Amino acid sequence: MTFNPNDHSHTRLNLLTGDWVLVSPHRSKRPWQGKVEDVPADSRPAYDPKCYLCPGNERVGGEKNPAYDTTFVFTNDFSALQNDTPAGEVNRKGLLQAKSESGICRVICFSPRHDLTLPEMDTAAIRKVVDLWADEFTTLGSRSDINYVQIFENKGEMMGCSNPHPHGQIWAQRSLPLEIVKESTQLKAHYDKTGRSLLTDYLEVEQEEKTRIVVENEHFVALVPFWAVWPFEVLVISRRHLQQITQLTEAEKDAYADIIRRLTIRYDNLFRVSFPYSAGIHQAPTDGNTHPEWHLHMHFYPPLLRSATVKKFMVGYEMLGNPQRDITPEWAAERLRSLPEVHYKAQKTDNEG
Ligand code: H2U
Ligand code: ZN
Repeated sequence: MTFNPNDHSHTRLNLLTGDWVLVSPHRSKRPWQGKVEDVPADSRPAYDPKCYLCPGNERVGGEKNPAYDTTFVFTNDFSALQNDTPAGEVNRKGLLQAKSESGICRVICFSPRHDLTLPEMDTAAIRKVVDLWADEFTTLGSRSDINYVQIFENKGEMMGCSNPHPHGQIWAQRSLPLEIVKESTQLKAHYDKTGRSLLTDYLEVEQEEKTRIVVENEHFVALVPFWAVWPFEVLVISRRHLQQITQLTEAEKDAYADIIRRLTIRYDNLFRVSFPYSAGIHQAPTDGNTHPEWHLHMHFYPPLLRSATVKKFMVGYEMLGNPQRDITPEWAAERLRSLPEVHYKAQKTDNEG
């Protein structure tokens, strides 16, 4: 018997972190149990007088939001990181170690409309979000006490999101977060060895194989990475080797908005539900160095597995050994690729003809 990764259990290397994932493809030979459930229709109003993110409303701290009509950003009233934290550390015999951490947390409203999400916004409106991400990155990243700027979105109640109003967050801090440390190490090792970007080379192989690509445009490719852990995990990679969002050209920023829209519409269409996820942009540290090894990309980590309510659990072997998946990344990519690019809420029903 010869090893066939489409049938036999195997582990796959995550190029970006150096971690491994166990893939058990034979377990997904069971018929596809995915289903569209009758979840209560989303009937949010365009404006909610009780929402702390809607225009003109008061936030918990007592501040009032302006009557914004595109995007709006403010400093988180309950910031996890504060910029006046004094420097200092604890070290007891090398066994108890702690370091003070400082930073700034921001909240970004993607739209004044309480009832929208990124896939329901048009490309021009998403482009405004991209512009705001770039502006915030510039302002926060230029501070001497900020060495990394993490832009992210936590979407859906399932992900612990506290408010359905479309919004994301930014945590900017003095030290590098763990995932960035891991990715920096991997990207640098490849760059030092080859003089090339790890993700440029990876993308080349993905374009030869094609099986994991979900959607692409002139400047970005969205694919289910070979080493994906979450069932419908996606990695968005810029075709051009660049380090930070501020280096994107106007055309690239438009393309970035376009790929986000087309990917998230597919996500919503998969189970005909507002698809929860945590997503975030990974880019070079803002520590004053050039970081030629870095390559801008965005991760989407959605928890859903089989339906609008059945999610993947990261428990048992995954907590104690390493992550595992049944459905293959190739299969997940094919599912997402085959979905329409018109949002299900905008699709005509049979009755409507
Ligand atoms: P999440 O929905 O992902 O939890 O993000 C909402 C953030 O908004 C959260 O970090 C902040 C919370 O601290 N927030 C304010 O800054 N002001 C408020 O009035 C309520 C919530
Ligand atoms: Zn709102």
